[in-house]
Amino acid sequence: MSRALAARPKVLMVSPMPEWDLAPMREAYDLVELPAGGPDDLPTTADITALVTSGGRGADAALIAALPDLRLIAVYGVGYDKVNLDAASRRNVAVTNTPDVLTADVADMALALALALARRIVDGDALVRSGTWPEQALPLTGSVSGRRVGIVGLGRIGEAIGRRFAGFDTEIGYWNRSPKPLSSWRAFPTPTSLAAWADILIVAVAGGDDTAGLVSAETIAALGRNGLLINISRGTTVDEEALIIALESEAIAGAGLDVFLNEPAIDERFFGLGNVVLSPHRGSATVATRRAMGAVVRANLAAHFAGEVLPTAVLQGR
Ligand code: 8YV
Repeated sequence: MSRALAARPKVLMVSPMPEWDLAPMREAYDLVELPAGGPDDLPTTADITALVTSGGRGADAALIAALPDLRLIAVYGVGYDKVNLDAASRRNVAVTNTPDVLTADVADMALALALALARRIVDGDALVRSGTWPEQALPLTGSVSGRRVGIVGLGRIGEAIGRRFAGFDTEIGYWNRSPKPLSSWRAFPTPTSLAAWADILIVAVAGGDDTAGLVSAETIAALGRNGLLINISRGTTVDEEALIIALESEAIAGAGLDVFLNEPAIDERFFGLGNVVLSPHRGSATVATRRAMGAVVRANLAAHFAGEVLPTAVLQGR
């Protein structure tokens, strides 16, 4: 092994990345995979100055504490709710994410779920495959076009969702924590008042403690018997117990979900429901977007090791 190779900085891979990212990363860094048993099973934690993790896995206080030389947490995703920012900040560890590059695909997923749910695309597919089309017809469905669409959280992704639904001649309303004076869409004071107005409620807020259970039992009830709920944010943002009860009792018409509590081992009650479309957290899962997300992670690593400004820091280290 050459001297230059031996001196490559160590980067801990907490979550997998595609080979198209790993290949160039191996050239520059000594990539260390996090063992299934956690950091205690590493031969040494010394000299691990950066880690790469997914939005779903993040980095908790225990992992940060186990890595004494850690200076950077690079999240391969826009959501950093699973990173313990307090622990990172106390240790002056920087945190980066991958904003913007996944906005379009995640917004597309919200639209796809709404269409699939409202028009019963999945049921139609099952009926055709079963060979029973000559014998039976599906019931008529509701529409997406012309409906009232309420967006909970008008950040980058929420705005992109609104732009897409505007093309379906919908009326658009939103709730956002801070005012959005430039928006021409109708603002509502609470998620529940938005749900009471909307036919389709789309959850696009960031995850984390601040938004846990934001779409509450009351909000779900306000959506009403004809209402559809779409969630492309995090499972934590919706009171999932209340949602399952509302779906079971048909207190709302249905839900299109890309995110859940306890992914991937989600609540099995979802499997028996006929009024849901379930997607295994695929919002950003396109080749183009994952390539772009990987490039952002690698740009942050490169900037960090070159002592340059981090392109997409959510927390500056020192
Ligand atoms: C991915 C996501 O699931 O960006 C996010 O916050 O939830 C998704 O893009 C994930 O982070 C990819 O590893």
